[in-house]
Amino acid sequence: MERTLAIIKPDGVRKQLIGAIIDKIERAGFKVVALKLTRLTKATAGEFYAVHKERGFYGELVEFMSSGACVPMILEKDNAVADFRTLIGATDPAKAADGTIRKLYASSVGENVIHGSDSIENAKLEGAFFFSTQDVVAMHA
Ligand code: IDP
Ligand code: MG
Repeated sequence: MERTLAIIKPDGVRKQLIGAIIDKIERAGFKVVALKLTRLTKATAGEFYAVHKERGFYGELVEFMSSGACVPMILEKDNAVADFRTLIGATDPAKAADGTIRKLYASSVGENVIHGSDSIENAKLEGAFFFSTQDVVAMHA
């Protein structure tokens, strides 16, 4: 069973969309195997998005991701990484397909309510960024 790392970003938490977003995720067949509410510092947000360090939006991204609480989750499903990217939609909500989480709830390319890992390798790294092995509950018969 494959896993991916999702984060309900600070805009999603501020808009009180935690429940609505998790409902979409569960209805799409993903099982939540780890979850918490936390707040990134600028340093930890910068580390999480280090791959984008040279991009023009990096400073804005770090500010935004450390601007409030977020909800990281590890999700489990067959083909979890690719299927979750499909469920969240394009980075820019204006370009996201109908019914996707970003199309439904996001307001801009920066504040786009949800993160999803882009590869199996990154899913493992990003999962370990937020959770220890003890936090991950492999159950769900
Ligand atoms: P992704 O989240 O769809 O994988 P990435 O290109 O990896 O998109 O960018 C990471 C995050 O950086 C985006 O989700 C978004 O929050 C932010 N971001 C990406 N492009 C822009 C931009 O042009 N302006 C502002 N923020 C951006
Ligand atoms: Mg990405």
